[in-house]
Amino acid sequence: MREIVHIQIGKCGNSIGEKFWENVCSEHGIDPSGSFRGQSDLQMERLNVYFNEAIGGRFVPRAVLADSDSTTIENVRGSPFGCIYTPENLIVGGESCGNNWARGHFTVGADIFGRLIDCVRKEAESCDSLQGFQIVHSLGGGCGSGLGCLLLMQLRDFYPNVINCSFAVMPSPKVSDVVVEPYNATLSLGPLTDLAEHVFVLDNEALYDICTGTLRLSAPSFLDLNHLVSCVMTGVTTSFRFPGQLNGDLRKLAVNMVPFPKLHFYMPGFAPLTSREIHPYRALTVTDLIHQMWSANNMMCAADPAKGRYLTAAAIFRGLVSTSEVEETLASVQEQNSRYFVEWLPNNVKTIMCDIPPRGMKTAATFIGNNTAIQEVFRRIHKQFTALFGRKAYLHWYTGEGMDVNDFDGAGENMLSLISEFQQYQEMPVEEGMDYLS
Ligand SMILES: Nc1nc2c(ncn2[C@@H]2O[C@H](COP(=O)(O)OP(=O)(O)OP(=O)(O)O)[C@@H](O)[C@H]2O)c(=O)[nH]1
Ligand SMILES: [Mg+2]
Repeated sequence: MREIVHIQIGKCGNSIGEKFWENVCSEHGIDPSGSFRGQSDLQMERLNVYFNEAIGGRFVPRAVLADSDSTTIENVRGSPFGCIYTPENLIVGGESCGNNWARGHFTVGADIFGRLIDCVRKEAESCDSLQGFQIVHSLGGGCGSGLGCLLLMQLRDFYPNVINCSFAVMPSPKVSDVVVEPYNATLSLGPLTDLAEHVFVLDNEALYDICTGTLRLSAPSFLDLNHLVSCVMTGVTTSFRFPGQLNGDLRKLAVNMVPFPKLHFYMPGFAPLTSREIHPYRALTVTDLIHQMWSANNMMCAADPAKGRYLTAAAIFRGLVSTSEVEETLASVQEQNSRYFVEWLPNNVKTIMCDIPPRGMKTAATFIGNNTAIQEVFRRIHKQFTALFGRKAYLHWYTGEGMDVNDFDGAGENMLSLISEFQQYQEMPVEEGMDYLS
């Protein structure tokens, strides 16, 4: 079996991770005590990707939960599925990192790092054939970002051939008013560029806009935002959890999605968009699903895909939908919108079908786009970073924890170079006389 070790860090990481596990347990028929109550073999067949089987046939998430302060993990422990986790894998420290990447990376977070890495290695060593690590965290705070990057560094050292995947929540002033978040996000981006193979960018700015716009929620809470995140996370992991050939593991997904090593930051999308309370009362047609799925309004990144070009994309259809109808409709959408796809990568959209729909829905589609327009998100953060760094504002909080001003220069430059790499491929001209489709 090809196992994944899941690690959730910080307040946001743990809140999102809690919802992810609730969904995964429900889709695979695992009850809060870890017993299998499912009805189909499909639910059981690849359970080992995310679960360890304990004595007595109990299924236990292969998850490690860490936070430098205890509040969120206490909440997870008290939640409906709180008893399903291995108690030794819940790692808490004594104080928060105070929204400071340096505290997460060098001081407060580093204090719990020894316990965290021991736990992660123990899980990894007990796997038959580990395929990768999946880290869930925000980039705007101190712990998920700073400690998350420290973990990525160590994992690359210990397991150079294993895939690292990050579900990263990008900060937005629409959701949080902590001023130093652009610093923390910028400092995280270098390690995510160099040490991760996949980064699913979950942008709070877009999540907030979806809640207030499409879902018409007047004052969305984190629970509302996280409902969207959990739809995406269960969607993109569908092909790892259920039998099927295409994109069946993290490495296969990487081979299909990542044409150039650094360009592995994805815009995820989902259709139909639902709120926590309201689910669609009818199944959407294939055409509806596909049109919504490609729409900028359904993307979890505040970036318009029509301003960039798709390098690659993957679509995951769930529920009873006709494969031939999906193929035909997708082909015609692609043909009509061919200018939005780089022509030098033929067959760059992959489709995955899974009969089992997500909880509470009849059909759904999840979208993973590797689109050069994601640079808009990085440009936004870089602009906010420059406004602060140009005045050296708040830097003393970081230098006080052992960082150097040069680290900030370097992080800003890394971000600019990532932006320009996306731009370069966006503009790459088609070579005369080449027939890319034959
Ligand atoms: N979508 C979403 N974003 C969150 C959630 N909680 C916090 N955030 C965002 O995450 C950033 C703050 O990071 P946290 O995860 O709270 O920080 P942390 O990793 O616990 O680090 P410290 O608290 O500094 O120790 C901000 O950008 C918040 O808007 C959540 O439940 N959902
Ligand atoms: Mg916190």
